[in-house]
Amino acid sequence: MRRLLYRFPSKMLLPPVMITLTVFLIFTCIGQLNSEEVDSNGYIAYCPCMGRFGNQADQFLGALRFAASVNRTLILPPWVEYRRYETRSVQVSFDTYFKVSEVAKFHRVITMERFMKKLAPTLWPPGKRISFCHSERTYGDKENDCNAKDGNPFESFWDTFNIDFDKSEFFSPLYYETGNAHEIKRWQKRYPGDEYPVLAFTGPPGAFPVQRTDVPLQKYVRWSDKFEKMANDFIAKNIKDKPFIGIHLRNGVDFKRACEYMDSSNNMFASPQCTGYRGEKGKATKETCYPSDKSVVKEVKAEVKRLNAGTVFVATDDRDLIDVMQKAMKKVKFVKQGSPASPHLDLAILGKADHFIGNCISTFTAFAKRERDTKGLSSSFWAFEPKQKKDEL
Ligand code: GFB
Repeated sequence: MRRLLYRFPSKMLLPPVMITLTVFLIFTCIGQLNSEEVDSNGYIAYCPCMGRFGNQADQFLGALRFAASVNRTLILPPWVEYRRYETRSVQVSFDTYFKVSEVAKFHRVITMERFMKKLAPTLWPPGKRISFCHSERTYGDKENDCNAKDGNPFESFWDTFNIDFDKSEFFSPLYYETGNAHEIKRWQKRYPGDEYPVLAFTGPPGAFPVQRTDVPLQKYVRWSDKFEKMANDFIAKNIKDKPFIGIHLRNGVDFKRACEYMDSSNNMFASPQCTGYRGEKGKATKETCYPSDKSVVKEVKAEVKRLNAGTVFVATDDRDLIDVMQKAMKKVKFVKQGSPASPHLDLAILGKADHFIGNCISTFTAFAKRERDTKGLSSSFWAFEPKQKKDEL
């Protein structure tokens, strides 16, 4: 009886206490999952409204640095893509291609989808949305305005999230000079987080091409599990003879035209990746920009021989040159994606090759090159002879 009395209360009381505790814990966890902590320092939003993927990726690194410098959370914008026969751009969530958790290792970030769903209704509701631009954007109809939604992809980008702007703010004479502590202080003083919870820029708050100091931020840009798996699966299925070389042939008509300007300016788009930011590593030429088929074959042949490579993976926006390369290298297997080739899958595969040859002027190449640098993998450029360092002469 004594034993019974002793046990009775604990048996009757413990379960309800435990149930209440468990329920409490479950609700707290769900609550935490649903609620989003507000960054009192504020947020940075922007439209990656300039160029295609390579350009956007260059500027993303600058924007990430800028957000970290002014100590605001970066709202990760979707990637802006252009589809044939579609008049408006298509927005693809940042995390389709890249892991948010890896970027977060460098600085506080939130995807635009999450921000708009969880925080915007209270922190940045309609009626309080200011667009930020350096000075008046004359493209649209309104005078003295950023005209943030005039033109493609400006309109479709903000429309994706049903964002309309109520006001414009010209931030001139400030600029995204992240290396200048005074300039950063000026940003913080002029736009405090409590008064301006979101600085929504009409374009990326980052330089083009990417600044030398921001190149290392590439290590926080890691492929999503989906793309990592797609690249590994492609290699397992199609690239059995290793080592393998990855090549990027940027030979579409748009690039051919752009390369015609190489005579007057040896610096174009991503060229600092081979020439150096002060031209200290060598000179880019028209041939570097648009190499002849003969140069391509010659260089691939040399690398195949050097590495004793069994396969060459070809990524291109136009001509793959596989016929001509195959004739010159009978034992080598040349592979590429089926059509239409996903640009991102091409990049993810190029990031894994044993050696990579790319186009120094192309920002698409630059993405692969930067990623490879973070892994210590070698790369070279078509028709580019690096200057020998003085101590090697
Ligand atoms: O990425 P992006 O700015 O690189 O633009 P560049 C080129 C686009 O062409 C890529 C496609 O985003 C892809 O959609 N593309 C290029 C490719 N190469 C490949 C490839 O190997 N595979 C696949 N699947 N797609 C410059 C721009 O492009 O072109 C300039 O930076 C200018 O703004 C110039 O428009 C003419 O830097 O190469």
